[in-house]
Amino acid sequence: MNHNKLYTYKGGPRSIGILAVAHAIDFDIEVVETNPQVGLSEEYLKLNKLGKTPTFVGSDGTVLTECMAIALHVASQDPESKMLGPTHMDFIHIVSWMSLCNTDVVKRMAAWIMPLFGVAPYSPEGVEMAKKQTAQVIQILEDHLQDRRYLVADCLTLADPFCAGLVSFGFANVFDKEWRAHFPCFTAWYEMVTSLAMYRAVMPNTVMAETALGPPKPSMRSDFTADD
Ligand SMILES: N[C@@H](CCC(=O)N[C@@H](CS)C(=O)NCC(=O)O)C(=O)O
Repeated sequence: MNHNKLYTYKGGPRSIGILAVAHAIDFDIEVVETNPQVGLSEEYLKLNKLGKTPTFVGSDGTVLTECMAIALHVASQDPESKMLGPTHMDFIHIVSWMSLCNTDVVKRMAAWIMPLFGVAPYSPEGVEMAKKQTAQVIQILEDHLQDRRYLVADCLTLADPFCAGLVSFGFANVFDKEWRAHFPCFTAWYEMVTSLAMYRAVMPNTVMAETALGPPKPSMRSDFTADD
């Protein structure tokens, strides 16, 4: 019998929400360890022509790339679940938060973090600019969460684990104690989501940076440019 499969790597921020929601609705997915940084097979490149992760292959042969589409497809497998929101407009807001986090938030965080990892060209000005741009977009979430526990409606939806997964590499690397003090509602929301059983089933330990990553050592720098 064919299984549903998700090609991704351990802790991949774009896969955490997909796997958390699959766990919540009891939808079986086998994780196939696939890491573009390590190398990809010819077979995988036929499934995902850009050589990115995640990719979903359903037991019925459905192939999906793009983490948002995969997450929406998986969440819709249980028609009784409220993961896609109680109303149609809630559903639209879920997609809106997912898109903001998967594009602007991830891009800005990556522009801050990748140079510090030494996998994108480093300049102090570039990192400072990316840090400011990250704060600007996270402020949108902070303001929204001032008087809310969840991103959409009054209940947990796909938007929460999906967006928390995306920002996990920010919290682990640069959203340190001092930074978090400026975003208390966003941080409290992240702590709430990452402590949920569905999230813990995928990521048992949540790493919160004590101090942000510093500049890379000269030997770590390279010309590789991540495109997100
Ligand atoms: N548009 C894709 C982007 C996927 C993506 O960039 N995934 C990252 C891992 S989180 C990746 O595969 N990076 C490797 C690369 O860009 O070569 C999506 O939303 O799923």
